[in-house]
Order: sequence, then C-alpha cells, then structure tokens
Amino acid sequence: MHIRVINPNTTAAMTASIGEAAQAIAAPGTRISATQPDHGPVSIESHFDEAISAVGVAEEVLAGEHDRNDPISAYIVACFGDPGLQAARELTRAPVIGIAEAAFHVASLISTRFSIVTTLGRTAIIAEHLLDQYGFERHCRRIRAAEIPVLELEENADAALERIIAECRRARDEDNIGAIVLGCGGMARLTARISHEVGLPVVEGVTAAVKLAESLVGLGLGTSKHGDLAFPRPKAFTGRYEHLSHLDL
Ligand code: 2AL
Repeated sequence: MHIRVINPNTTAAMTASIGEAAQAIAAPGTRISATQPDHGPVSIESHFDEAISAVGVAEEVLAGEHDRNDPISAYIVACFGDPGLQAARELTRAPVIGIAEAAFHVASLISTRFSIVTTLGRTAIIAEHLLDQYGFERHCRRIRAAEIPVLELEENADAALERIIAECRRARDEDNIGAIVLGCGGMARLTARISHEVGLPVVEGVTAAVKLAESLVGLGLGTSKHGDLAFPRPKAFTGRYEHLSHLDL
C-alpha cells in the first residue's frame, strides 16, 4: 500500500520529518511518500496561510492522481488545520484523512475527554472550528498553546520540546482529561518523547492518520463519489488557475 502524506506548508525539513514519523509507524507492507506544495507559506499559522495552502494541497492530490505508474492508496493532509480537506476528497476515490480529524477520532476512542496542545494561541480558533465541524466539541476540554511558532519545531527542537512537555503536564494536572492531542504536524517525530514524559496517552495526528488510512484501505473503503464528494464538475478556470480547467479525473 502506498500512502501519500502531503505537508501543506513548503518547508522541506518538516516534510522529511513528517514522512519519517509516518514511515516509522506504518505496517511492514506500507510505503510512505511525503510531498509538499512548491508554492505557498513556509508554515501555516493563520486563516490566510490556510487559505493559500489549501490550493497547494489540492494540486498535490491532482499530481498524485496523475501519476498512473505509482498509484496512491490513501492521502493524508498533514497540517492540524486540515486545510483543503474536503476539496482534496473531491479529487480522488482514495481515502483522504486530515491529521486533526484523525487525532480527534482516535483520542475519542481511548478517552472521554481530551485537551489539545498546539503551537500558537492564535491558531487555537482553527482547532475550535474543526472540533465543532467534526462533532468533537464535547470531547475536548481545552485547547492549549505552547506559544511556539511552527518552524521552531524544526529549528529549535529541544527548546520547543520542553515547552510542549510543560504544557502537556499542565493539561494532565489541570484539565481532568484522559488523553492529549498534539496540535501540529511538526510534532509528529516528538510524540514518543512527549508521551514518555507526560505519562498519559498522547495522540498525534500524522501517526493516527497512517493507521486509519491503513484500516480504510484494508476495509476496501475509499472516498464516496455519491453526493457532495463526487468529482467536481469540469469547467474553465482562468488566469493562474487555467491548468485546473476541465480536469480529467
Ligand atoms: C500547523 C501544522 O500542523 N503545520 C503548520 O505549518 N501549521 N498547524 C499548527 N496548529 O501548528
């Protein structure tokens, strides 16, 4: 099985670390390929960053679908805002899983209440909207931020790790929860260390999404083409999006 992990930001070091974390958790027969858009924000920390990165995610799915020599069994959108998730689903029959939705589903299976520990406080609203949209609002007690810019996870990993662990311990001690959800794709390779230091289940979306993708593929299930996730109606696109005209999916 071939799972394509799309890092929606354009930082190659983060794409590599997300890909490594995904491959490390994958079953022996699963091959992970990790990609990123070639244009867009280097990190996603605002509604604006999200909106721009969503186009990159869609283009990465189209590139995956057009590579007929190396078929893709499932896609993962590896940013905690799940940018462009439903649009990505419209473009393929393969399952497409966002890391926030994967983490919420998995956390809800092992605990009745969880807290999220994310990067910047200003992006907490994005997670809040997703909890609401996916129906997990009542499962989440609190969204906490370690106040780390996303790229600090790559450039200053040890200091970032300390702050995340400290925030996770506060969540454990103050929030009356059973599990913690980590709120950034860049935290994927830190999960084992955080989990060890915090001592309650820590759910991270990239790794959760890989196991969910393997399950869906194993069940023979893909994105439904009945209803709103059907392929988009082919039409003309103009200007810089002309290449998206009359898609042959
Ligand atoms: C993210 C993420 O997962 N990747 C990125 O660039 N921004 N979201 C976040 N809340 O930190």
